[in-house]
Amino acid sequence: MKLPNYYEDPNTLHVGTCENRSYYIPYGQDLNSHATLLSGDWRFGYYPYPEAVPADFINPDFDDSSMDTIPVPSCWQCHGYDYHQYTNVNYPIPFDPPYVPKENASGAYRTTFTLSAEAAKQRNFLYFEGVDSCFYVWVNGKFVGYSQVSHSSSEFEISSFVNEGTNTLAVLVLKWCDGTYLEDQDKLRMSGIFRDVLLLTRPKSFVRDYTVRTFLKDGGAGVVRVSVEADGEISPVLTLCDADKNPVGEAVLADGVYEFTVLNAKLWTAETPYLYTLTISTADEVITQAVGIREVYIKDGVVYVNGQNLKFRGTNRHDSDPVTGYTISKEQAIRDLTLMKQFNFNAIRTSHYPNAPWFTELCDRYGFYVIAESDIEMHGYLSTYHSDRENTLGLLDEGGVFTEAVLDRVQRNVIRDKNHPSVLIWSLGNEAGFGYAYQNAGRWTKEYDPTRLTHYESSTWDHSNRFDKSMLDLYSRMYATTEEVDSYFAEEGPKKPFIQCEFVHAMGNGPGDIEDYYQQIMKYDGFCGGFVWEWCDHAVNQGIAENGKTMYGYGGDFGEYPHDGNFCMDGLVYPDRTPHTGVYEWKNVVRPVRARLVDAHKVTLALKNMLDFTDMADAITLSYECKADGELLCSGEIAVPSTAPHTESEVTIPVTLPKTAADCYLKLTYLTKTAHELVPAGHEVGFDQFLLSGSAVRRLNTVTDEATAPTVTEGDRFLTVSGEEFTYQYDTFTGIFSSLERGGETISMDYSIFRAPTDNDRNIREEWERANYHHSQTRTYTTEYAIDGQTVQITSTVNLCAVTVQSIMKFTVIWTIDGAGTITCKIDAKRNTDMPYLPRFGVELTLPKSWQQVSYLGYGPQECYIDKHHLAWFDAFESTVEDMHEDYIKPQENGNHYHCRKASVGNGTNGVTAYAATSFDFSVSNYSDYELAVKKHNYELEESDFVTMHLDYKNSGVGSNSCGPQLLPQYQMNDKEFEWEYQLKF
Ligand code: IPT
Repeated sequence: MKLPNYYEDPNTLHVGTCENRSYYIPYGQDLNSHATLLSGDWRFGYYPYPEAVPADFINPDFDDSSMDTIPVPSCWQCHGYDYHQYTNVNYPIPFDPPYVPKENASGAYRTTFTLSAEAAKQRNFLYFEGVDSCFYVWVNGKFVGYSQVSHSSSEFEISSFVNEGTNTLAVLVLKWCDGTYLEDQDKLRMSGIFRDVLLLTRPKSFVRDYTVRTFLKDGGAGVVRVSVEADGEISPVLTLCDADKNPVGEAVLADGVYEFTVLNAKLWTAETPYLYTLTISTADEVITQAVGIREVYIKDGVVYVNGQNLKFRGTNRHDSDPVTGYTISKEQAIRDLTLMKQFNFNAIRTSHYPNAPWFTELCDRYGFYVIAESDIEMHGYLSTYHSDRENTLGLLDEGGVFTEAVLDRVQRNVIRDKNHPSVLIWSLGNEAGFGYAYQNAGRWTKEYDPTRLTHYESSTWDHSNRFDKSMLDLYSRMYATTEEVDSYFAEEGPKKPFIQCEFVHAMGNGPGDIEDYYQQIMKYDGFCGGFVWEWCDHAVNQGIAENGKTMYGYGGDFGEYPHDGNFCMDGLVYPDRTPHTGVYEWKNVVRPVRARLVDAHKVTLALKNMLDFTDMADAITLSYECKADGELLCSGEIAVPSTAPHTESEVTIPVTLPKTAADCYLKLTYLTKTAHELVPAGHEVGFDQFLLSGSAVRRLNTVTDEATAPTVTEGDRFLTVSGEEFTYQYDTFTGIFSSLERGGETISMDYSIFRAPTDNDRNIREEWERANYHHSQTRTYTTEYAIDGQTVQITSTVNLCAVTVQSIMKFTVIWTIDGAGTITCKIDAKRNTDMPYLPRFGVELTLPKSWQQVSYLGYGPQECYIDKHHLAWFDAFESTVEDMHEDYIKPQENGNHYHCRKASVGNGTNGVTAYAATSFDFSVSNYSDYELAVKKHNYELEESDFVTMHLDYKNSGVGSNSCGPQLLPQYQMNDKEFEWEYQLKF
């Protein structure tokens, strides 16, 4: 069919649409909804381009019986049409704004609805909540209008198009339009009517729109101001009721604005999401609106909500599901919100577009602060040939092509969601540079709604400060390093509050920098918090593999070009919302209570209430446990003293410490005291742990009293060390035991510096590969041995090296073997600091496959690293090799345990136990590091026929360098010189 070419015309954004309004559902005075949901199975035809669509599909008499059906709402790629594509920055189409490919996939939709004689005489509207990317609408064969902006609502009045009885609605959706250039968000690219479609039947005159604003007065009163905009003649009656449905105050009308004064107002916060109900009643309709009384403002560079300076502990959230794509039900959204609450989030950025129109309603109800973001992202121009951040943007923005479109998108976001207390901040969009269009849209936003804060990260891209940014309230950055944060605050002079709209990139194994950033957030009043990138992994559920695992597809799995591989899987939860270990790390870092050990002898602690509005005693119950090397000494509950937000109080725990060298740890666990709609009472919100006593260095006993020294036989290369029950082969070329044989089972050992790169290793990995760390080897310069009383001692000087490159590390290793076969290893090393930091340094043991039982004394039970261990605590744990594996969809290094004193792997009869003089990192796996490094999907992993055990002097941290800064030096295996001692008992 031939269409008016609105879809390549940036001056024609909408045709026949109603003016923007806030999202609400009107009801009749009989309380019947005036909205009918048209969603359901619609007729559907998929065509390669609009010209191929039969022109008469819009007509009521078109025979659609041979068309397919598709559910509305849905994305057509999720129903077998077209193909999936994942790209982050790169535009999936040639860069030729405002033009899009001629082959522009087109979805023709048809459905019918019926109207009673009464309804047909009323005013009727179609309300589309979201269509990607643009669409044309016909009712009963007549053209009604056109719209775009995928994640915003489009409303059409169809009163003059409808009749009593059956009416035919036809919609043609195009995959691309000029708006595609503004919707270059980092996501799987999908199309179709992906949100609900409503039919609204309304009286001749009605409330077209209304705006609610709230203010606080000294003395605890809240003011609710409502302005009402009518279509036709109405005499609205406004009432405001509290949560118990009791009216509070009378509406006073002055200058066209209704004002309620609520004495002793209960204020809305994310912790206390108290809602009043506003009712706007006209002769034929009732509209209700939840109202939260609250105020947000900035004073001296600090963000305040209701007079309290608070922090956003946030995450970026997309509407995304591995089965339903962009189509998200309330149940799915509530599942996300439930997890977010349970994992201590208080804020959400709707990256990078408005979420479903009822989403902020849920945030009002459950208590989340929202950065509501406009549907804009244009960073694809950065991938054009010869682009640069500041100037290429001119093509899209300064040149004026999209000036109108940017304003339109910002207005659609602001006006739709303006009545929600949860929305504290308007975001103009994401990564689209800063030019006239943004200056313009920013000014409009601040003028339209001075009661909220404004945000737009890309304003910082205008380095030469050519544009006015005074309308932006926050200084927003993404992935700023801790150093950059420090220097921002070190600068003299007044400054805007600092916010990280994206940080701690949660891709794969990580993030490892949450605590470091949180320390800064706590340190600087002007640092109002951050939003983790991002909430969930995006992937496509491609069915179940033979081994029972779900086959999640990511970029490149659909044969598409271009694509960005697994960069879409950078969430805190797996696509099915199973939490990643990283979200446990987040949860405990931002725990609502932080304890400080004041006196280790008296066991006195200061508890700081990290909540912003709730007394600690009202929110938290506290239990404690004291253990010596994992053995319980005592446990109990402690009454939580009344503690105002942001203040401390002291408690003393009744612990009597034993006189032992064992590590005595005290663990405090914080539980919710009362139930929240999404969080039961007794839910663990975090813990603290303190070492009360113990000795940092443990003596490793090398001699068993009765045993006699082993014997040594020299071969041309190997030293054979034998005792009554064992035969060990020491390789004098490599400086380590090539085999350890006892009881009919053999294990082998090697030095190890390699790990299966994590997603966060993606940059340093190139250095590691250049340094040939994945081909490292050892050679000895000298080896000597001696029999000394009851032990054999072998000493080697060793070069750790790799082909082509210079020495990586040199060390002296002393092995002591006693009559029972216990091996003690002492290493004294110097690393070549010309070489990059190491993934790890330690030994790798190859164990019999039947050794599947694991126990360890160290940090667990979840995987943990030097920079990601706040989710874990020190204890004695038992597990299995299988359970120690964290099954990342894109396999990588996983399952480490930080700061272990001891670790055993065995089968109940035989096994090995490692002891540390100080500590080691420990992991064990049924997969080899090589397997984890090369396989692209978890369902392709094949177990090896042995068990791989790692004992490391140090395994480098994980950080968040997949998009965030480099791993901080203190978490790198970068030691210049070090000593390490451990022992193996069999
Ligand atoms: C930045 C984007 O805002 C976000 O959408 C996502 O792509 C994220 O980071 C990376 O996962 S883009 C990046 C080039 C800074």
